[in-house]
Amino acid sequence: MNKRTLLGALALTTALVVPGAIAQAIPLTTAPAGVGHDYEPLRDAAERSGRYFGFAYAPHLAQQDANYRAIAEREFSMVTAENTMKWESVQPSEGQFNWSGADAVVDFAQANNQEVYGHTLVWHSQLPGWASNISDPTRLSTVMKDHINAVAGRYKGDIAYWDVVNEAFEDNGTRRQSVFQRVLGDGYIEEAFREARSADPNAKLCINDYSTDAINSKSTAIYNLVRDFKARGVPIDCVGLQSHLIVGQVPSTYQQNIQRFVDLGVEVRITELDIRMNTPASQQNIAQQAQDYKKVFEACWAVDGCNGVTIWGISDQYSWIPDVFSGEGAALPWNSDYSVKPALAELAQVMGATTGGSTPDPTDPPTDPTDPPTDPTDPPTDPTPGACEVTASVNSWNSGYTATVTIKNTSSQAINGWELTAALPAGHSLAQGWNAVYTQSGSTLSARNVAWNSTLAPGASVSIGFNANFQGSLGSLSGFTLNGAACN
Ligand code: 9MR
Repeated sequence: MNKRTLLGALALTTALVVPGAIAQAIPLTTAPAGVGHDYEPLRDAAERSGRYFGFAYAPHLAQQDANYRAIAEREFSMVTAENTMKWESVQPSEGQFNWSGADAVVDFAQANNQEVYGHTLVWHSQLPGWASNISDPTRLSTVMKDHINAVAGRYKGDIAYWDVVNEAFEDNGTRRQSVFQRVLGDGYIEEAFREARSADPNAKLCINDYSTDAINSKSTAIYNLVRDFKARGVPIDCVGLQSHLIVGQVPSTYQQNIQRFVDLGVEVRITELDIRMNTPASQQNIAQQAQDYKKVFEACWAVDGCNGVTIWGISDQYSWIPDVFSGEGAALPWNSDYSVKPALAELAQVMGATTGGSTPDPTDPPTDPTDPPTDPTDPPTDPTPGACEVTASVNSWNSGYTATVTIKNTSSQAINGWELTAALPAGHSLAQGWNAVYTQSGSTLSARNVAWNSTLAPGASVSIGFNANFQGSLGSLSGFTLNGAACN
């Protein structure tokens, strides 16, 4: 039994309670499907090749956003705490531990049969002042080891991987002058890894950093450290490449870099993937980003020993990027409205994900696709011609596109159950869609409501979307009808 189990009752009574957090939660039963594609759960595809698909998790978002929660539960097999296992979160004052956020991550992962990637034990950032101001080496060494013991000890047995030391190097390959480096000298990394091994002997221990995706001075510094640790028997099991990338700039040496670490006898993990661009995003960048995601997943999947990819969030809505890089964003596979970017189809294909019809909200009752698009007790209300308005936007790449379609009820009556049809240009074929049940017959595309969006009140809109492949010219979507009546 680990310390967490032993202390569980105590943790419950000391947990930080966010006022109103439960009351504000959106009931899952009324949540939209939000999954945004019709692939099998991506974790299942990743697992078939012995890898995981992970994400950075923020527990408060699962409380407030049902779409976030549905995707978090369905798609991923590895969970990294985006912030709640960091030093300032778990030990904000010396000897005063707050486990609520970290426990929430472990509990969520266990409830969903996911593994946990612990992030992070020793890092210069998000380190509270009481620790970053220590100047006495003996005291700092004790404080660092106590912290590692407390955190890794509490979650002993619950954590698959620990980022033991994060971001210890500068881009030129020298040591970052963090408090640990300045006060303890070069040996602190080894000391931290040894302490982590004794605190949780079964967790795999990683060193993690950014801008180490290419073969360059920084990644070579880590390479040399790992080689030295391996030669001297210092415990180290994995190297994390954060991979906060810029569109169009996946390094040409990415796979080679992964391979050289694996050749040293450690695993490699892509720990914090996102691929940012200037916003608003251009269609060209969105298409390039899809190719970039593909390259990253292909590089990992090509190397035995690259054991998985974690993306740093789910949707652009909560990404850290616009806060740090002003005017940039659109870095994740899910858009802010949970429609998917072309990147998702690319990474799903590299993983070998199979498609299986529309993805249901796990909490929705199953819908029979042969049912008419109506509430059985309520026949469709035919809108009068011209009583609907359809707008569509398209992000295209060389052989496909993502269409986002908004349907507005401009009549004064509610629409209960709807079927939208549109004419596709010749040579277009539907690949996958979301927020509706799609079929294609010849050049006619049909999208029927799913359970949660069957009713359109007067003035209300619903947004749906689909991916299609095409040959020849892109052309345009036309001839929209809703329940048989033409739309504006
Ligand atoms: O995504 C995290 C963001 O919410 C925090 O404000 C930020 C604080 O430094 O940390 C972000 O996550 C970082 C991760 O812990 C380490 N690598 C870089 C990540 C992005 O900044």
